[in-house]
Amino acid sequence: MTRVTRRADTPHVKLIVAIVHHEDAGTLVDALLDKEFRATRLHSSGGFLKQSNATIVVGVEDADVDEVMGIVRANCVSRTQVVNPMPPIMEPGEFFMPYPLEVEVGGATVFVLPVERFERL
Ligand code: 2BA
Repeated sequence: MTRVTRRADTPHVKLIVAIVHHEDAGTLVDALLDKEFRATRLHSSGGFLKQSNATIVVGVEDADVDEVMGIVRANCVSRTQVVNPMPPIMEPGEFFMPYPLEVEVGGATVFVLPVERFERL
């Protein structure tokens, strides 16, 4: 069964863009494929932590958005990551003790976008 079969003139398709932890990306893509959703995995990195994450792109019919969101929720867990702050520019004789900071990284950051046109050529 192919989930997205509409022609270009049908407006009922959404693009789900999910930014997830790179450790969750493989199982998420496998779970999507198990349910016959087509997905693309892009290598990305967070602007704040500057660590690698993954962006999963899924084109689906409107009726399937909630199912895909459920699959994302079931396969992505939030984590605490440690960040070492950049040392400030120091004057001679000054001392800086870099304390690591803990940051909570969500299970997934998800955007659902309307698709104006969808075609598989
Ligand atoms: P990063 O930008 O590396 O952010 C990682 C985590 O650091 C964030 O987790 C958040 O807890 C924290 N953080 C981010 N910016 C911050 C700031 N200005 N001040 C304090 N803490 C900050 P999440 O919110 O779960 O985001 C995870 C990843 O999702 C982000 O990685 C980024 O790649 C993406 N993301 C999150 N919100 C986004 C948005 N509005 N637009 C585009 N990408 C977004």
